[in-house]
Amino acid sequence: MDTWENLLANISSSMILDCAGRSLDLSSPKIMGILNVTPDSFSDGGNFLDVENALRQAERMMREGATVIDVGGESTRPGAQAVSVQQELDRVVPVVEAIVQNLDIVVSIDTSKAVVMREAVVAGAGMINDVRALREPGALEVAANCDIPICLMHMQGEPRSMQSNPQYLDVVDDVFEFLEERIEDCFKIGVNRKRLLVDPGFGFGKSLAHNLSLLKHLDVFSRLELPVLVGVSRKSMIGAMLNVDVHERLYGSIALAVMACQKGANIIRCHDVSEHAQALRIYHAVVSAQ
Ligand code: 8Y7
Repeated sequence: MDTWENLLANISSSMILDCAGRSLDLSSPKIMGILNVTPDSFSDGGNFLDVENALRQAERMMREGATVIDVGGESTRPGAQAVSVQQELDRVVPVVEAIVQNLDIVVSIDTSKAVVMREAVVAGAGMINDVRALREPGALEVAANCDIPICLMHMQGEPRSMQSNPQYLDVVDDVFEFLEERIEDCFKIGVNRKRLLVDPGFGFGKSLAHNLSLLKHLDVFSRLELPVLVGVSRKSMIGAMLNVDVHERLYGSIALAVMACQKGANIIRCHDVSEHAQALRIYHAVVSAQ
C-alpha cells in the first residue's frame, strides 16, 4: 500500500536529478550559468591563469544564484570556427576538474564530441549539454556508458550555415518529433529516460518567427515528460525584435526567460545570473501563492 508520504516522496524525487552525486532539484526553476572557455590570444587553454579565471567566474555565478555551470570550449555561434578535439579537451577538462574540486555545484559540459564528453565525465562533470543531441560519432555510446543527465537539444543544420534559410513544415511539430526520435535512440542504447532533458534550441536553425512559435507553444514539450531547458540569453531573436546589440539584451532575455518558465521550462541557461535569479525568485513566489 502506498502511503501519502510515499506518493509525495515519489513525486518530489522525480523532480530531483542525480548529477554525479550532486542533486539538482527541479521543483522550482533553476539557473544554468554560461561559462565559455575560449582562451585569450596567448594561450589555448589549460594554463593556470585561464583555469583560475574560469573558477572565479564560476564561483561568482554560484554566489549569484546559479545551480549549474555550463562549461563550453567550442563556440556554436552562427558562423563560428570549428575547434579540434585536442584544443577542446585542453580548454575544458582542467576547468571542469577545478570547479568540481573547489565548488559544490553541478558542472555541465557543453560539447558534441564523444571524447570530450568522456573526459569531462572522468573529471567529474554532472551533466552533458549537447546542441547536436548525441548525433556525433560515438556520442550515444558515451552517453550509454555514463550515468549523468543529458540535455538533448534541437538544431537544424550546422552552426556555420544554420541561419541562412531555416525551413519547417510546422516548427513546433518538427522539433517535437526530432526530440522524440532522439529520446527513442537513447532509450534503445540503454540510456534511462530519467536521465534525459530536452531543449528546443532557440536560435539554432530558426527564424525569429520560428523562435516565437516555439516559445508560445513551449508547453507542448511537457508532453515528453522530461525536464525542459531553455537558452535565450542575449540571443539574436532579441536583437531582431528590439534592434539592440548583444550587450543591451538583458531586459529582453529576462522577459523571455520568465515566459519560458510559465510555459514549463525547468532550467534557464543564461549569462547574467544575478538578474535572472531575481526574476525567477519573483516568478516562483507568485506561482507558489495560494
Ligand atoms: C544553447 C546551448 C548555446 C541553448 C542549450 C548561445 C551551448 C549559443 N545555446 N545549449 N548552447 N540550449 N542546451 O548564444 O539554447 O549561448 S550556445
